[in-house]
Amino acid sequence: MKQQELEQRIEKYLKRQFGITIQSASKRQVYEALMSTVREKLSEKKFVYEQELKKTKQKRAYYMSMEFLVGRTLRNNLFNLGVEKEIKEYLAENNFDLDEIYDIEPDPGLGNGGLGRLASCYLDALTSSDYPVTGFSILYEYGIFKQVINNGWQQEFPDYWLDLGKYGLVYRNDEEIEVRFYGHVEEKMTENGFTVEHKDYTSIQAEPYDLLISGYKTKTVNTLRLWEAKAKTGFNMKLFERGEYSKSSEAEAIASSISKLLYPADSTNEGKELRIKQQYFFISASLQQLVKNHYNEFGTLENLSEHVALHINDTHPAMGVPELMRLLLDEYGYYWDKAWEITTKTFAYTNHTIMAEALEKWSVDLFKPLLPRIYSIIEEINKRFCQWVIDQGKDYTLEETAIIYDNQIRMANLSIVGSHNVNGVSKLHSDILVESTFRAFNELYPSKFGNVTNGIAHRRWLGQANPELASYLKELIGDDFVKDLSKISKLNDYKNDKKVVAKLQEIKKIKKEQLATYIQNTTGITVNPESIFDVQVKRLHEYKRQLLNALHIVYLYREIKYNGLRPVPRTFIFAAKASSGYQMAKNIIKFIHSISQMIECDELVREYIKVVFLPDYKVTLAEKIIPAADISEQISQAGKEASGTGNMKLMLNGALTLGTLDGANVEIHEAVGDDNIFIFGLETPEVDALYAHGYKPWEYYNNSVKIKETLDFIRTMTVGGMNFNFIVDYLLTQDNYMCLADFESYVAAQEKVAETYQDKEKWGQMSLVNTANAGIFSADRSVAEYAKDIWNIKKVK
Ligand code: CBF
Repeated sequence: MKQQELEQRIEKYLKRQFGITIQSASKRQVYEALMSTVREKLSEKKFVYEQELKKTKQKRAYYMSMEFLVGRTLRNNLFNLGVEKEIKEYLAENNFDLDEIYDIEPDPGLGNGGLGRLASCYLDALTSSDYPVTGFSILYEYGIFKQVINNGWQQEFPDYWLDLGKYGLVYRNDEEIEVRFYGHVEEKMTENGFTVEHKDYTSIQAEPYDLLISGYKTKTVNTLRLWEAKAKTGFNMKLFERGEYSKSSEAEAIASSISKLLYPADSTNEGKELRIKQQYFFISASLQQLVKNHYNEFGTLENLSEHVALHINDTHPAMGVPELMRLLLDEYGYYWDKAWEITTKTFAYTNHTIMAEALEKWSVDLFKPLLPRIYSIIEEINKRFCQWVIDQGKDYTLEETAIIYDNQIRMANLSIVGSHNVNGVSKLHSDILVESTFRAFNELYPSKFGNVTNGIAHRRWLGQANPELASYLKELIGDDFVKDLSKISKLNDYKNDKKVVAKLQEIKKIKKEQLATYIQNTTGITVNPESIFDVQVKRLHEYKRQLLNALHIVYLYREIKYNGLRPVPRTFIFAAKASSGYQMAKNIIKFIHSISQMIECDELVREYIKVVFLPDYKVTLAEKIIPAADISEQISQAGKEASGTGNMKLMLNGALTLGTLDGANVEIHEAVGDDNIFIFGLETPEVDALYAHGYKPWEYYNNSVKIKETLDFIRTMTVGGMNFNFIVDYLLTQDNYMCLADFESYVAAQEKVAETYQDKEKWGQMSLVNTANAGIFSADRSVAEYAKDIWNIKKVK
């Protein structure tokens, strides 16, 4: 797109919409003009692209996910359109700073963490790689809550993002769909055969809004379709007249709740009725629309899997399986066996966690009245599946395999049975799935299971978040890596080039200074950019073990204060949201703040260590922190983090991983080798053995002086009138994720970090090796694997 064309469009918009020129416009008006102009440009590109796709009739993928953590769109779109520099200059000529305009855009928080961000990285990568794909989700009015810290405690505030975020969306009122809840099902034998009718249901209208997804310098424009729930008819007048007032406005009440807000829980499953409604709502709307379009185009659904690949992103969209069956059986008259063949050939499922509490289970009592027809289909799928298992001559118990068991519907089992492919998200995680979590299923369907290691949108996480590093790399090794991250390995040739290493360190320093300024402005804490920036940014969860990190800081505090330790200065940076109902996670946030406060009050200790907790972690904040990190803390208990993707973003930006052999850390370790990473802690089989043997945290307390002194010291801590005995009691009696078992080994690894950092050049080389070997963690690589091995879709030519 030519600069002039964009300028003209922006000015035309300002004139038409506000009757002003760019010279007299406000920042807010320029923001709106830019967002709308870019959206218009993408719509035009999309039109041309769709015409092409219609001609080729090629297969497309549909990525169904309750969460897409898109991040800000304006900079990404200008970057992808290749006009960011020009627009920056044009705005500067008119006295506007593009960065300030970017800051006006809300960061759409339509996801909780890794899962949602991965979905967005994949849409970006698929589009940049020219694969035809559509994302489906919900237009949550309120995204993930805004986190405010008050006296060290997390407080949650609603995040209404649509006010300024709506300019990126295209409303498609031509494609509204009705979704039905409640009522009852009548099955009849008629002269046309067996029919099923859903009666007395409550109707909700699904209204589509499209967020257009641009690709990096491509003609491809894909869509993220977000459904908003509306009551189809305000009041049900018949019920109203009969005096059934509450029932008469039922649809309105349901509709207004469905797309109101994102469930603010990560790696947990809160068995709430509203969540079932949300899931069915967006799945049903998406599938109805897609099936209708397919039928209109081909006159049959028999060939659905030749043109459509449906993806279940974690179990949340698992209802797609019975919903597609419903459409095929009830609306298009297919027989069960045919419908089942079409369904299973079309669906594939990715599992993102083995945490038992996150494998969704729905109580039959909750589910059945809400979705009577879907329930009856799941029952039938279960019946046939259980019979099939018996026919295989395997003696698995129902507990191991059944979809409905103990009055609960197990959505992971439904997803596996209803899909032709199941994958995990890192090598280790996929191995755990087949060897343990889904062992029986893997024996029943040996060719169904596979692995696709996660990847990240490197154009955002390097190109946009760290333009200083990206432009230096372009100078040094050419710009091929922007399109193809594997080319970044050329940087390895400069490992022994002192000038290059020094230049990379200079860039890191710039990013650290920028972050230091941000920290000063948001928390009032002054940090030293020369200190090690030791970063742990992710959701707050016990298994991620922010508590282990905190324990080590307390250990250092004691050593500095009482034992003469004078370590290399270090700034420990945390950012994390805790689910609103997760008290232990909130307690850990408070504990971290209290440690920070205790250090700030100590003249001696604060010279060496600082603790900073940056509130309201989100994509935009991650883009500030990640490029500035020296150490990437990936310290989850081995076997618990399915993959992690922050670890990849940090590695790409030159941070050294300090981690357990968990999730994708294992593959980062393989990529950089022993010498460029700090690995510690128990490995998965050791963790399993320890659990089996009976983990006794107090034995570690009794046998380790370091642990004993640290925990005893915590008992003496009083900060702001609060004591932290409960932390010690928790560790000694529960320690669910074995912080104490890994403590000594973690301290030793931290000592190695400190020692290594003193050799600046060595550190610089290690950092270079990390950036240079991050190529395999590009989402471009991951989506190419999905496209070829799972969806069987081709690039648009
Ligand atoms: O696969 C993407 C990410 O998903 C999670 O965040 C999830 O919500 N299940 C996992 O916890 C991460 O390990 C994983 O990287």
